[in-house]
Amino acid sequence: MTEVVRSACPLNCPDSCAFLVEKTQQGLRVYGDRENPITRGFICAKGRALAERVFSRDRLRFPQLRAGASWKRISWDEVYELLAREIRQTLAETGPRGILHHFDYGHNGVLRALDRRFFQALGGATEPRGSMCWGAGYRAQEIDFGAVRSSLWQDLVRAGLIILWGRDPAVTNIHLLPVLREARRQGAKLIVINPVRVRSAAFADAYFRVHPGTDGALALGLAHIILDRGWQDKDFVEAHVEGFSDFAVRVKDFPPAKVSALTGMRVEDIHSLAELIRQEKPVSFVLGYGLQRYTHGGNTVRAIDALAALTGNVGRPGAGVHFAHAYHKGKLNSLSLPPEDWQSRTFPHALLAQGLRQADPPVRMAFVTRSNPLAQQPDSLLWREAWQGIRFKVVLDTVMTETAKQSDLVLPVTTVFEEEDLIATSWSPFLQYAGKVLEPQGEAKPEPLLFTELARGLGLGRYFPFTASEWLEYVLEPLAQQGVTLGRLKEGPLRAPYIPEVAWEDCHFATPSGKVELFSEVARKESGDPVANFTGERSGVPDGDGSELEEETAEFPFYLLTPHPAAGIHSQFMEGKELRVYIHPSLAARFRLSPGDMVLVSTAGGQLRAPVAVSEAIHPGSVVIPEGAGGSFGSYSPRQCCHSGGRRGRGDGGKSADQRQGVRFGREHILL
Ligand SMILES: Nc1nc2c(c(=O)[nH]1)N[C@H]1C(S)=C(S)[C@@H](COP(=O)(O)OP(=O)(O)OC[C@H]3O[C@@H](n4cnc5c(=O)[nH]c(N)nc54)[C@H](O)[C@@H]3O)O[C@H]1N2
Ligand SMILES: Nc1nc2c(c(=O)[nH]1)N[C@H]1C(S)=C(S)[C@@H](COP(=O)(O)OP(=O)(O)OC[C@H]3O[C@@H](n4cnc5c(=O)[nH]c(N)nc54)[C@H](O)[C@@H]3O)O[C@H]1N2
Ligand SMILES: [Mo]
Repeated sequence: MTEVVRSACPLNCPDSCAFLVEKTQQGLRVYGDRENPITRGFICAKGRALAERVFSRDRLRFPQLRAGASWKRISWDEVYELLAREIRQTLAETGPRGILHHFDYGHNGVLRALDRRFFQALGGATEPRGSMCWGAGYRAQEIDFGAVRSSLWQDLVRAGLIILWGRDPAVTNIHLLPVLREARRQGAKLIVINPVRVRSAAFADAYFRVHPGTDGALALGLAHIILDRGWQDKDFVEAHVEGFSDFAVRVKDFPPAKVSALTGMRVEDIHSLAELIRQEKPVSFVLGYGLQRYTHGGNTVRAIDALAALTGNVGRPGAGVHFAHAYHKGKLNSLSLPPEDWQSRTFPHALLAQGLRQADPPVRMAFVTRSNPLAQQPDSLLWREAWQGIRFKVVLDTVMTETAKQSDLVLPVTTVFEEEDLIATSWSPFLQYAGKVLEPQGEAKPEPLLFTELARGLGLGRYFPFTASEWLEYVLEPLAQQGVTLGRLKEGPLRAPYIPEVAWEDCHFATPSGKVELFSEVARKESGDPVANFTGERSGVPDGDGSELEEETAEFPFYLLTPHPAAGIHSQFMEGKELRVYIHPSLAARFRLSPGDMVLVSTAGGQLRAPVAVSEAIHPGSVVIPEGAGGSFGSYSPRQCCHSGGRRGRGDGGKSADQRQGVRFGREHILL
């Protein structure tokens, strides 16, 4: 009989699928667990690609050291010797801050955090802070509610109205679709708000197109109508909302006509949406992350949180703001060393490249784990410049990424199927054990083992006393009393016992006042305004059908949107996928472009050339380049690369990352 091993998808996708894996003559067969209530027996192209990667030709199998323009294979003993020498030299020159550790969301395994433990054992390092993914909205929810929590996925079935606000689950969260279908069968209405007519709009009751970056104005405008008509939930506001009167003053500035001009939504549509929110209770606001990757992204999420609180759609079944959940925080034993034992230097993720250029002491050595910053981080050109200025650069990965190609030492790590780990994510409530299915390919090493051996070589072995299994047991220790043990997880996923069905059901919010804080001194300190606001400008975004396109007075008149790809995840599995620049037919007509024509897209950060594709789905004032294509195996030269150049999120609750939000666009001049 073929052996079936339980595993789980480690990719940073909300679904976190429960895998069953069989070893076959041809390779690995991975399929979704039918018994798992989220996975329901189906997985996506990314999960299948993950299995193919194990034996793929692209796979890194041996450590490689740069030798001029090419690479030289070296042994692990040589690797450890070389790294110990480089680390000691850097520590002597600059102290631990001379080492950059860049990490992101390449793998959701709990044991991945041992990388940070290693640098903490050195005394700290230079690190990114906040996140390009969800940082702005995360901070906003911490300010409003005191923590980031959402109700369980199946609670949506109890909603009267579900608003997919800047989220496209048909691409980024496909296991939400059966839940949405079920909710609609039980009578819920489904609304999509997005500048792009995304795939999920196909099965919605209504689709509302907004100008990019203007959702905050829409939320404040909806609150304006609701307060104007006295439709707010007075009991909820009285008992659980702090700062209501300040918020009421703020929304006076957002009457429907003004909000219509800002967002491009018709006045009557804004009214009918406000009415739906009143009539179809309970309302679940299901937020994506695209809407908060703008300079005022935190304020946008605060405005939506406020709209939910005002209408009593918080802490009740079928209601709530589903942004993400951070329930695991503090519930599992942490792999970090005590904070008093180390001190890192941090830069906001969005500004890391600038930070590196100005860093004092300078960064001499860099480690990259579970990330591909040269493809994924903003300011691609600046990143390359900063990267090239670092003396010794080490990348740990399974394939030769864009970042790895421009490094000095590339170390092969195992895939999820070649080691064991525990997978916990920010949407699925399950804790899942991912077992080892097969031996590592070539000389690839599990990352926890790599850091353990490296620590021992540096005389820091006392910080890494455990095997992977022992670490997992340690992490799970606090849950043993509730029956969650490694042994039981090996039999199948378990719902984390601290994750409730309905978020904030007791209405004891984790804020200083214990209420939902629409007025916050912390927000004033971090963003200059204690109450959610919208300060964005229209910046040349045309209305509706594009017939009112303005004169190109602004240097960069269009918005660049980079939604996540269906075929892969960020730069992963996107090798060979062709880059396409999607535009609305009105823009194509204006520039006399046909599908396939080459265009040049420029931002203040860089430019790229690619063939154009034309679609009615695209907002006429935007240019859409799905994330990932041409990423890790990119064929364009650095000078042509503007990946993420046009959109910025805030790396943390602090300052705006960047004011440049636009792109310039036009027919490829060389071909004219
Ligand atoms: N297939 C696949 N699935 C994934 C991923 C992947 O790369 N591929 N990535 C995973 C990760 S790490 C994440 S963070 C999630 C993200 O999941 P989502 O939040 O669903 O997707 P994003 O691509 O981050 O956000 C882009 C969405 O926001 C919309 N958008 C952009 N600007 C605005 C705006 O101003 N207003 C509004 N209302 N909408 C706007 C875009 O059109 C797009 O639908 O997906 C996860 N799932
Ligand atoms: N323009 C633009 N940029 C974006 C976004 C966007 O929407 N638009 N989205 C942002 C978002 S939401 C996110 S989450 C980030 C994601 O940014 P990244 O996390 O940098 O993206 P990935 O391309 O997934 O790169 C992860 C790398 O980790 C590797 N990896 C996988 N497992 C392991 C492991 O166990 N150990 C090690 N060492 N490596 C491993 C993978 O092979 C891959 O090369 O990108 C952000 N950047
Ligand atoms: Mo993300």
